[in-house]
Amino acid sequence: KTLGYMKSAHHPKPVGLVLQYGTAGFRTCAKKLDHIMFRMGLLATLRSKKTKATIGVMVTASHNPEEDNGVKLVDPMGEMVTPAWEGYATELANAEQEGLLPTLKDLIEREAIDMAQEANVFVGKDTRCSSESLSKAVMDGVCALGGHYNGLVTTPQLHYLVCCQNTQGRYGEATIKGYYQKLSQAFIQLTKNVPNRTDDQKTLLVDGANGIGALKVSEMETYLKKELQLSLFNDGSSGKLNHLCGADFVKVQQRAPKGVEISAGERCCSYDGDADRIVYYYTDSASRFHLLDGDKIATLISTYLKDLLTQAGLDLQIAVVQTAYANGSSTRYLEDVMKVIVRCTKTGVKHLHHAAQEFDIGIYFEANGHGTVLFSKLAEEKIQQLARDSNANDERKRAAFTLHNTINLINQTVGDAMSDMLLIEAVLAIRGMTVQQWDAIYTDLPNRQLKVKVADRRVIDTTDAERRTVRPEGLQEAIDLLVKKYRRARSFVRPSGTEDVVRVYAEADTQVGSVSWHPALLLIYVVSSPRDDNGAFL
Ligand code: G16
Repeated sequence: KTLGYMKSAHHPKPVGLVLQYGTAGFRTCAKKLDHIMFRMGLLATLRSKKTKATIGVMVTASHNPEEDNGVKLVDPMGEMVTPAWEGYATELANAEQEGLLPTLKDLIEREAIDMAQEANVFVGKDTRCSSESLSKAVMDGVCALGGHYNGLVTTPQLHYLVCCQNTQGRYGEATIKGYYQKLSQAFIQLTKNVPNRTDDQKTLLVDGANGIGALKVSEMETYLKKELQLSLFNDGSSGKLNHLCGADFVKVQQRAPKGVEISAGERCCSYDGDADRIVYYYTDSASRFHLLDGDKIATLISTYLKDLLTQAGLDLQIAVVQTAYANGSSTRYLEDVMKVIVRCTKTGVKHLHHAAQEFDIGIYFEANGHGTVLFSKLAEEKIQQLARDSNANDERKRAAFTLHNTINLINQTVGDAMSDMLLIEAVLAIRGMTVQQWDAIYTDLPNRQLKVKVADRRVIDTTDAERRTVRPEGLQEAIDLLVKKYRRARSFVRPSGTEDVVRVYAEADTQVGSVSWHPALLLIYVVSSPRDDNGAFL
């Protein structure tokens, strides 16, 4: 207790600074985070004692600029920490220096934590300059109370390691090598019988966003035994993290990243700063840029899995989970053509993950490329049973084996750029599809996403999975008035949970005469308009 208190003096909290556990943990300018890291080290250790399991702490600000940093906690099965503990995280983060011990004591009592219980915490960090010292601050917090692991890993690798550790290796070997082996073996199994894969089909351009993903994907390449050949750019050797590159840049700007020459029809993908998101793209013969985002990925994977279930004769329910950012065309295609259940949740993989767990097979993807597939225990058992069933015919058994290898290829703990990339490459190979054919499954509605700086983004309150605003008064009515002027139009605003901005999204069935721009531009005006103290428009 005394040790912890003394150490906290080395990580003092700036008086009055208030931060919130947001969409993906705490995230702000790296300079403001030292005390937060120390305290999250303490909290993770308490969580470990409480759950009697290994807990993960990831130091990263993912898609944010290099100057920012952040921290998120990973629960025993590799999932995001529960909402109640997000609340504790916020309480602990905001306690003034003299209030830290009483807050800790209160938490220990409320959760009836046995302080004699051993604790184990895995700490991961990305390649940001600030991550080194900030992860040490986490370790200081951990050391005040328990054991540790440290290293440079992508966010999804940390989730994987935590899950493997807590399932005593049933999910996989709890090492980075084990991660590479599990994924690459599954990929090789899936693609080895695909006839006549050409060099072009085996080659992929990868934008590493100048981050941790670049380092890790080159480590994995040797395990793929040339079944997939990666041409890596923005590998961190010169450029700046996420600057004019990476999945967020490509998705929001709808253009290719800096640092690469793309020939017509060539398949490319971009990771984000901690490699938990991925988007694909290509340019056509007229040099037009085509983006294949999280919605297109979800559609490709759903089509593939649905066909496999039909071949296997397995009656399992598939659902796709999206957010308000999902392109209207993707939702229509999934519901009307593919006839799969579609759910919409608030932004943040923790919400999508939760919703996907309700189905036999839950495919969740945010449009920004963050997502994965979850298989229920029942679904996995039925697939295993069929693969072992000597009475089943060859077609059914083959489909069951393919499903089994597909499960091994997927990181079910969280969205994972490397695992998603291998899955997409395997699906394209198995189905003999080009990137253009994949793109042609449906046509996106033209859309724009913008960030707006406002004095206090918290004045905006939303409902209906963030598709409508309830505060400030009059904002939703203003949006409705604009939207109803355009066909198939949809628009919303929401405060970001990772950056100090308000996000504005608009889509409509045409961009002709910049029509689809109008809602977005006018919304910026609406959001930035002066308001009185109650938030009403002046
Ligand atoms: C995080 C979350 C994502 C979310 C994104 C943007 O991604 O994990 O689920 O879509 O932030 O959130 P917001 O719009 O609230 O800022 P990442 O890749 O930055 O960790």
